[in-house]
Amino acid sequence: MAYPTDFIWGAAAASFQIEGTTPSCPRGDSIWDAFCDTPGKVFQGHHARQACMHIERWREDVALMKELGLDAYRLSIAWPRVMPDGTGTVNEAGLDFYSDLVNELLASGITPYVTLYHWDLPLKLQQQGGWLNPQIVDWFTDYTRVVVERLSDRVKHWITLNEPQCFVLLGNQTGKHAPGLQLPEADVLRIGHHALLAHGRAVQTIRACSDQPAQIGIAPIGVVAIPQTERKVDIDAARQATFDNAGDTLFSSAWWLDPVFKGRYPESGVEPRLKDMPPIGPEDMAIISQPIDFCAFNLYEAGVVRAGAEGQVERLAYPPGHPMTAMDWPVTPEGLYWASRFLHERYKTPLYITENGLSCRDWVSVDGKVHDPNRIDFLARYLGYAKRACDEGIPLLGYFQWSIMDNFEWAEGYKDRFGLIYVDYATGERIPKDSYDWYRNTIRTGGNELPPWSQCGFMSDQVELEVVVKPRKPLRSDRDNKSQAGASTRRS
Ligand code: IFM
Repeated sequence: MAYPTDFIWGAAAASFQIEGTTPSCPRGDSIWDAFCDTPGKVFQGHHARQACMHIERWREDVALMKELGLDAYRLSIAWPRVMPDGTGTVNEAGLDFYSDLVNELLASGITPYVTLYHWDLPLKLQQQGGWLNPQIVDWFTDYTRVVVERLSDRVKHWITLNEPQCFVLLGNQTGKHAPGLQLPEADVLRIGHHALLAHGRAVQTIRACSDQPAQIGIAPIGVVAIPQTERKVDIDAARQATFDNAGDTLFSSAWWLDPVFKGRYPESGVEPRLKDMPPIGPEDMAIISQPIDFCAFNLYEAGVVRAGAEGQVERLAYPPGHPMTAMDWPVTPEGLYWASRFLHERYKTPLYITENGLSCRDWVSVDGKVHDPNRIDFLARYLGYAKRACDEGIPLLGYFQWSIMDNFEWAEGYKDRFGLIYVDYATGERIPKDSYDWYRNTIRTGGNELPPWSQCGFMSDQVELEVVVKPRKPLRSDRDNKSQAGASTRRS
């Protein structure tokens, strides 16, 4: 079978990671500027003041996207470039930048998919409590309105929040990301609730202010478990693990998506956290569960599970030597299929993969080129499993490779490279990598030259895997809802 002919072939990037700043188009400070300025927070003190200087080189970058043959480019808007203080004064030069970028994309035949929040919260708002302050819902609504009023005559596709798990939990619970806080769980849950409310209000605002019927989604990190075999009991165990909420982290897909698609927090997550749950206003869940048009997810890695002798979920370790990325994430192409399948089963909505890619330590070879065979293999394998999802009738509408170019990888600084295009951070020079040519050919041939998915995986039920996590004690809610137990261990 082939990919659907209207499948969207895309690539993605985010404002803070590529733009940099310039006197002609300044931005207010964000929490990430402050984090970079704090010694010890970012690898070797790297900063994104300059990043890829996309703010100056965006025409060249769009030309490279056009040459690549992209159907769509996923960008994010820097809130502090549009509203330097987060509220009030609008920086027209900032809005002009995004407006010009959108025009250039459209003139190049590339559809813009716009993310409203990809982690660069205006610092002035953090100084007033940031996501912990309930007023953030109004601040985000005002910012959304400003952006939508300016761009929605040309932009149809919107993503409200990127990876709420990461900015809420890494930023405010583990402190590994900006603003670097380690708050008690009650505060973290409150922050998460405000983020979901901000999502819901943004949906309402886009619907009310858009110049054209909009397509709206949210993009959590796809937390998913892969079944060790395709026996029904293992698939059931993986489904349970994917939506588990009772473990000690809130990374679970269900914690963030059940409120959006079902209008309630999952009982299995609420029950062990009753004393810490935030106050939930009478209208809150209706606001959060405004109908949206698609569920996006960003998929990099996955855990693997099987059913134990009593049918309980057993989480397994990958065998020694299992492929790993430069950031030490296991390479798990099967996860892309299982995430698509489980998310569609549970939420019955069209899907996009809004991020997927490989971190490497690429460099320029003596021949002046950048050879990245591992990235080509990684993408081929994951895309093979995306095709399996399409073949089985799962409405997977498109795929956005992360990332169009190397960029500032948050707390890892510039150490790890995800790009199809190599960036020389000293000169700004762009060098398309081998994977750029490969992806161009993949797009041109509609994915028809990809290997069959049956050759793309790494899992095998022949390998004896070690059980790494004992099943947890059952909760009362387990009786009603069989969707429990632990999934990916990433970043937690
Ligand atoms: O670079 C990030 C991106 O900003 C959010 N998703 C994961 C990527 C790789 O870590």
